Formats: sequence, structure tokens, C-alpha cells
Amino acid sequence: MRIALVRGIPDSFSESLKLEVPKTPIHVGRAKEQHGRYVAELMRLVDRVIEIPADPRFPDCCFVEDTAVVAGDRAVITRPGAPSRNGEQEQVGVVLGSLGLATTAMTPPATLDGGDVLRVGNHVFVGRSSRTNEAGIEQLARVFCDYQVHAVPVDYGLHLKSMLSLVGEWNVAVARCPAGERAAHVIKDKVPDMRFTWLPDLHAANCLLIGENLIHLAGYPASRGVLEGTGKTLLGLDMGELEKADGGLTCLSIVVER
Ligand code: CIR
Repeated sequence: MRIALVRGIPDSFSESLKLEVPKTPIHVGRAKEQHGRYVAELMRLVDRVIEIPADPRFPDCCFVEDTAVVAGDRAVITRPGAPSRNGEQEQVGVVLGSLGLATTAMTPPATLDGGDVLRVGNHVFVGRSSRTNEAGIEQLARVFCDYQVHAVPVDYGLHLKSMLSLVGEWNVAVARCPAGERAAHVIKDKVPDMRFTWLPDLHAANCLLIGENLIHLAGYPASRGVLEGTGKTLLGLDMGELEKADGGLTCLSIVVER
């Protein structure tokens, strides 16, 4: 059974964190519509969607991926790297625990955002970024001690998965840019058989793979053309208002297999 955990867009969403001031302000109503279409797609693709109500105290709470890392029957409840997001993880931990997952909460000084974590088979690549520190990587590795955990320096953008994501078995889509190339080099070094799908648009690299379906950001036709080579069923979604807050597609859900 495949379960997706999502969290609503709070009315305070326009106060979410942003790497850059967007050209036009966030339209919260439109963000809610875009999120609604994302949730509707998930409802089609998974067995069950659990929606945690938005918490207006946390403008970024819809980016639920950052609050937990799940593999098998274990979940690490993170300490998000941005101070304004610390606290979002509590409700997520309660829900994951109620699904029967063994949860371990990170403790200070660790910080880690789930957007920095890419799991491929028994390898876990973790971006060492402005949000994820060495202690966070160590605590994650302690819980997932039967996985090979590798740190990947992230020197551009917000998270590791801002510039790459899984688009097939042992196939990672990467934005064609110097930081993407550096990250791919680290991955290739650890998993020589890994395949890479190089995308021309930096913002198109965060895709969500669910079985044979690949959700990608609409509005990047050149990258969509390349993604067709994965052989997956492509579903393009317009997430323009969430992109203004540096959100993509993986960040809006946690998918659990039970
Ligand atoms: C933040 O800066 O934390 C949010 N505005 C965006 C988080 C996006 N998370 C993700 O891609 N995993």
C-alpha cells in the first residue's frame, strides 16, 4: 500500500522563505489551487492520501518533505535547517508514528531538510547544504545504518534535490549546470552504473516519480522532451506560485510504502 502525506497551504504562505524576491508577489489563492491539483494527482496515483491541516504559524509547512526521511519501516523526524520551520516536524512525526513507522527524532545540533536526501536503492545521498549540517548527516546515517550514506556538497540553490531527482530505477535527472555536474560526479563515483538524464532547465530537475508515473513541472518544454526518454508516463503540473517560494514537486509530499 502506497500512502502519500501532504500538508495544506497556510493563509500565511506569502511569508514563506524565499531565496530571491519573486518578480510578482505570491498569490495564496492560486497557490492553494495548484496544491489542490497536485493532491488530486496523488489521489489518482497512490492508495491513500493523508492531508495534515496547514498550520498558519509555519508559512512553509506545506513543504512536508523537509520534515521527515522515510525508508522501509523507519522514519527520521528532522530538525529543519531554517529556524522559522523548526516545529513543523512535530505533527508529521505523530502521523508517521500512527502509520506504524519506527520514528527517531533528530536532536541538536543536527539540522537536516528532507529536500537534501535522495535515496536510490541502498544508497542515500545527502546534500551538505545551508540547511543540512554534518551532525544531521551523522544522525541520519546512524538510523539508516544498513544503507550507504554519502554526503554531497550543495553549493548552489536550496537543496540537493533542487537540482536533481530520481526519474527511474538508477536514473537521476540532473540540471545541466556546474553545481549539478559536481553533484552527479559524486554520485557516479559511489554508484558507477547510475544513469543521468541531463535537463536543460535548472528549475525542471525536481520531478516526482511514483511507480511508472513521473510528475514534472509544466512550462519547461525542452526538459519535458528529454524526460520523454525515461519511458515513464509524464504528467506536467503548473506550480508557479510554489516555485516562487523555491518549492518543487518532491517537497510537497512524503510517500510511504506500508
Ligand atoms: C524553504 O525555504 O524552506 C521553503 N520556502 C521551500 C522548501 C522547499 N523544500 C524542498 O524542496 N524540499
